[in-house]
Amino acid sequence: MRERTVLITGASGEIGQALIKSLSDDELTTLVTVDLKPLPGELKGKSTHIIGDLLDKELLSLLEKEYSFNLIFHLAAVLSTTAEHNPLLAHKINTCSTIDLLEMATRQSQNQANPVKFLFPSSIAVYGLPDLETKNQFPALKECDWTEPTTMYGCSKLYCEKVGIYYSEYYQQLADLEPVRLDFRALRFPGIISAFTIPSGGTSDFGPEMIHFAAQGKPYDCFVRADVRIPFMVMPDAVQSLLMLADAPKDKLQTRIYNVTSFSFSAQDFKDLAQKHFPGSKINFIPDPKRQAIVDSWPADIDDSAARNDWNWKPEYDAQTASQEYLLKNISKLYKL
Ligand code: AKB
Repeated sequence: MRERTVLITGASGEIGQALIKSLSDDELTTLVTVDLKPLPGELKGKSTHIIGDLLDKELLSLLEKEYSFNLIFHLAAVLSTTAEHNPLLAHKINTCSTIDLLEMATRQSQNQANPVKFLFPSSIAVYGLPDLETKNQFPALKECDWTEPTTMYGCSKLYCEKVGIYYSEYYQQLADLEPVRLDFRALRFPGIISAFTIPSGGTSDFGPEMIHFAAQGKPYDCFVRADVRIPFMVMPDAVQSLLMLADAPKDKLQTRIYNVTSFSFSAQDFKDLAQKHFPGSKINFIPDPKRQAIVDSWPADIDDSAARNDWNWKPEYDAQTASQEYLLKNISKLYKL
């Protein structure tokens, strides 16, 4: 018998694909996935996949009528670079769709008399450091530091964190009887690197793009300076952190918003790695001042001690093993090197 029903939005995106691979082997889970795009061939049949737009109210009411969700991973989002080209679209996808899903999850929590867990990927983009001097002065930010985003994407992620807390803690706070509320939990992700997919539309993309281009023997013009540094993690750790936070006992959580990270890399570190393993790689630094400014406003590192303390978070991969055991090995297989 199936014991839980899980919804993944943005399922055809990088994290979505990796999460489906992890969850689809669990026979006790009914997996429902939604995206504007179909799933890639190898994931077909691993979930009930609905192609549709989360802003379509009919789609949401169909989901609500057909399924009783226990767990929602709301991954659909317009990333930071794309969002700067179309802030209104980013607002609609990143915040309106989140509110609509929070409403649906609230109603389902009340109908089931049990809180629906709502897992939300937030980002280092919620941070905004005013200049490089301050970035150097505050090398590893805690959750409450410098939440002054300069991008539409960062603003929308920060807003969704706040409303997620609202729906979990204060929704209908003036009602006579305390309602059953949903259980919102968010992770602030660093740049994520997958060995199997290439990101698009983000501003942390320079790292994974550089490695994938080098592996394919394609030249890469990096849009940030060599010295720029931000935190990263590889996809298996990102998926693992989502699953761990979803499973963490509620009484262990001292907050609903957690930083998670693995290692901090500069653009030069990526170049060194690429050139060591793919000799002859042609990588130039041709910074785009505007995208550069976004990355400069993000922290060089984040402090994930709250996640480590509260739910035993620890990445499986550090910089060394992420490169050797996960990235280079799998990327070489992917491009048949
Ligand atoms: C982006 O670059 O927009 C994302 C992020 C850092 O959240 N990868």
